[in-house]
Amino acid sequence: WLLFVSAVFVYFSDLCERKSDSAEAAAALDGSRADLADAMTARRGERSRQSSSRRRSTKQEGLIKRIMKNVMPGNPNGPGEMGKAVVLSGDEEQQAKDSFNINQFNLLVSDRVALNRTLPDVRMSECKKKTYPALDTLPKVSVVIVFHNEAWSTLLRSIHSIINRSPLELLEEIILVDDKSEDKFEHLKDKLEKEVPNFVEVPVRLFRMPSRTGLIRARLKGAKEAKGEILLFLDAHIETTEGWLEPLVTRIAEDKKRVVCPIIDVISDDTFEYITASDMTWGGFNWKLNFRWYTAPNRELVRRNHDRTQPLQTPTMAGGLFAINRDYFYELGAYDEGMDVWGGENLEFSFRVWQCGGTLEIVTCSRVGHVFRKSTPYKFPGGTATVINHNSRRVAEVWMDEYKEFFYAMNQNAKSIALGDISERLANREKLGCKSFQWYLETIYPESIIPVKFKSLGEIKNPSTNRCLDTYSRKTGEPVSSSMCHGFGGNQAWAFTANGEIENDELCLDTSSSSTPIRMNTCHRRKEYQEWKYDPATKQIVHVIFNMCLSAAVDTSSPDGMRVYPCQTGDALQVWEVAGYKS
Ligand code: LR7
Ligand code: MN
Repeated sequence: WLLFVSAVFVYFSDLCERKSDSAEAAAALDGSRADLADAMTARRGERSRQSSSRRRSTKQEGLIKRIMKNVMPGNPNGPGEMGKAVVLSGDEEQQAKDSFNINQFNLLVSDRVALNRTLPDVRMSECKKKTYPALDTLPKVSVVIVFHNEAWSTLLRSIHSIINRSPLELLEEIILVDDKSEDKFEHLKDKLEKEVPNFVEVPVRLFRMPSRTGLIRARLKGAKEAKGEILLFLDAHIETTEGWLEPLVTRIAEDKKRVVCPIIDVISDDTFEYITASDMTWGGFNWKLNFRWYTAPNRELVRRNHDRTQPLQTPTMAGGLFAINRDYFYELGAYDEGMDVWGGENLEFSFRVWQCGGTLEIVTCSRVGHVFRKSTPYKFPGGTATVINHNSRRVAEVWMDEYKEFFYAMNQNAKSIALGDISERLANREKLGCKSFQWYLETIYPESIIPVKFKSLGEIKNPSTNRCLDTYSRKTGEPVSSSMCHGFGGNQAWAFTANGEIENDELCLDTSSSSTPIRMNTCHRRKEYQEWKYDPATKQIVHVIFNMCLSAAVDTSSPDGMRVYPCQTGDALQVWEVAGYKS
């Protein structure tokens, strides 16, 4: 029962969120406010540069106005303008709560914000000075947006922001793919067909999946219909900002093997405030194969000569917002059609790009906001855990070689979930002559939470108490514990790394004092107080700096006070069986 509850909790708490480092976000926000004056001046210059493309189409302007009028009069002081937070009154708060779970964001607020609201120009000031090749020399873009049960206001605001803030010369079309939204989302039926297509010079083409296929197959449908040289995938609740498109397109025009993402800023799910995210963040993943944001290492800044406006190479991407040359997309093998609903495809694509000779980057001069949600509003046919584990298994089995064991160590349940046929995906990897996962870890992602070299992966057991090291799902800074060995991995799965760490996911056993309990801290890879040595002969685990031995708790009823003690042969509490240890 407990296992089940914790498994479900994991998926909901591990949804891609970009709020962990609010201090960082606040600092970035301050920065962008500070050069707002600067921004305003720059905008005036840009207006004149852009006016030729804007003026081109009075028809387009008329149509945008019509759409605006349908929903919201254009009021410059209106709610949410310039990306500001919308504040509700007390009564409205309750109303907002009642409708929150329809989309897992504040629908009342979203509906109140104009579809064509203004946003600040959040780019770094150096980005605003950059110039790009003439628009008629650049390839055209097919934007692909898939959706299931999306709100009208977020979907339409996404489209408006694209139309209003892209040079129209670069837009081949906007392709919408309705992944069989439920009937109760009435606005996505006739209304969408009547009001959206053909309202601008840029064709907006709507396709309907005959049944719910999940976002991966819906995107494949969009890609198949696309005519532009570049495919640009977006979620259905985004807002682009000034100058977002040119740098993305230019990167691909220069080298078609570049797969490029904007910086994904945060649109608050509650207030719809536009909050800038750090440009020093890149994408990684943990043992559970959840996508995760981490601070990019200094070496990546050094590689770019400390120029933060240069594209940042990232080990993985979040998955929802990226552009790729269309031919290259198919050369690489498009998407894995065996993946359902949501999840996994982002890591799968990231691994594939790197292992098969492409590059994956975050173009820091391009910024797009996304409504980050804390949980998914829609159903996962077949069950959330089953679907996600199915997809993640396919990632692990096709791309991760021996390192797939880290995923299974965390998630033994996944092994019993159907994998489906992966022979075609393996053949594709073979055909493209892709490199190993070890190469990827060593070359692209040495900072990975999955250690490149490790001596064991499994439980660490004290036979005299029959208890195993256990994280108890605790967080960084908290003490490690032990509990009855259960053989299910997860909280009892530990890697003894070649670097001497004892590691569970991103936590490493760490003690800077021999008289206080051993804690789990974020692995820093500098050895120091996180370095341990296992002696297979004596079965002792020695803390290198203190030269003292890891000892099981004497009092098993409160097993948290585990410490290091002077090593003593024959002390049963200092004997550890490290499953599968290879010196
Ligand atoms: O069955 C489905 N059919 C769909 O068409 C399920 C979803 N969808 C649509 C959905 O309406 C939305 O437009 O697919 C799009 C993405 O779904 P979200 O918004 O529920 O996903 P997310 O933003 O929580 O998740 C991120 O990870 C996903 C893994 O499969 C996808 O790659 C999402 O595109 C991705 N979003 C981003 O990268 C934005 C930044 C979030 C982060 C980190
Ligand atoms: Mn999303």
